[in-house]
Amino acid sequence: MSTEYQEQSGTEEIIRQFAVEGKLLEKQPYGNGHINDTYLLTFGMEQGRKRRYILQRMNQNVFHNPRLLMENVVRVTEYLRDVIIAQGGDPDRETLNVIRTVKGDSFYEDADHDSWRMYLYVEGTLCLEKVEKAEDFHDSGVAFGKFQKMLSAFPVEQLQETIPDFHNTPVRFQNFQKAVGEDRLGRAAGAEAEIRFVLSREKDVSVLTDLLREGKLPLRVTHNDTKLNNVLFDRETGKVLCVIDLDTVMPGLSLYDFGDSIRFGASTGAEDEQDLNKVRLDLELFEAFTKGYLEGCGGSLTEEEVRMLPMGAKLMTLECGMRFLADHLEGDSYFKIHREGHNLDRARTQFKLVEEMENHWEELAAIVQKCKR
Ligand code: ADP
Ligand code: GN1
Ligand code: MG
Repeated sequence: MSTEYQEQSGTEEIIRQFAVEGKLLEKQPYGNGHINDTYLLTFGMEQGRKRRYILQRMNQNVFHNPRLLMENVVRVTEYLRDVIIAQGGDPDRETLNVIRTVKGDSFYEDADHDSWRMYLYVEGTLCLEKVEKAEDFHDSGVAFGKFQKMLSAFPVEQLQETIPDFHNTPVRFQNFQKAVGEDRLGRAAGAEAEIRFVLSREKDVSVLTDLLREGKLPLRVTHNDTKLNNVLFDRETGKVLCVIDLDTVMPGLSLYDFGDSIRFGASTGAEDEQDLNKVRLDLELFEAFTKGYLEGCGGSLTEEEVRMLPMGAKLMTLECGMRFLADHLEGDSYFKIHREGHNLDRARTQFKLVEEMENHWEELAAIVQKCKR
């Protein structure tokens, strides 16, 4: 039996576990996420109608407990569904919808102990890997701000920490130091300047966690992975329709959501651009997102949160760079790579952006003050 056939029949066995109508016509790899394996499935129904679904193999190396993860996703999506209905929206398109298995479970564990889940595919949407218009980036800010607002009354005790210390930058810094110290693959010599860049910023890493501990920043329910490719735009209206990738919805700081969006979307280059001359912080995009995010949060951010927005951007960018670099040093076991040195390239763009932020610090603060009004 060919590997391809085995793969196909294995997948069909998995797909059969889900309560969907029709006959599977097509299965294709989908999207550019770094974590899960995503497929787009097309089913044929009566009278030539077609229906599409997203099938995902959850990354067990990242999410150790798929049951707890899916409990979170189900709770959050059901909650959002009610909010969207109350606001007169379309709950089948404005949030993710989990497709149950025939046994009524929210995921299926196969014979190899891989865990799979299925979502309704949100039709008529676009997913952007890069900001094409400042207005789109602004709108993604509104969407992430609103997302946080919609979840402001969510019973937080029902949320599991799917990845403990996910945005705990001091813990990420310690892990980074450990990866450098161990240097298991002898790769540190090829990244000396980058390692120094991180180590020289040790005093910065605890700024936000200190403010949280001192009660000066509020803990909220946040998305924690606010890349532009984690929202879907409506093809017809051009507006943001749906926030996706809910695996890391957990208690966190608003600054994490703000910062993570900026590090990805306000860059003039791709996250893995090899020519660092192409990677700059676009201040116009920074402003567009800041305006959108503040608008979406609808005045709910405190003075201190607003003041700290540039710091959120800087720390999320530094943290992400540290994570990429640590993964490079540890053998690329966390983020999917598509070429040798991919995680090192990604780390370099993040550090270039951190430098850009530091060099434009006063301007960033001024933009935030301007947008606040
Ligand atoms: P990862 O954690 O690997 O980033 P995502 O859940 O973000 O996985 O999914 C990867 C990509 O698949 C997204 O960036 C988006 O393009 C697409 N996608 C995921 N879910 C849906 C959905 N329900 N409808 C349409 N596209 C989706
Ligand atoms: C991962 O899953 P995805 O590709 O949307 C990662 C984020 C990083 C991002 C960097 C669960 O996001 O934390 O910021 O890559 N998600 C997880 O591109 O670790
Ligand atoms: Mg994603």
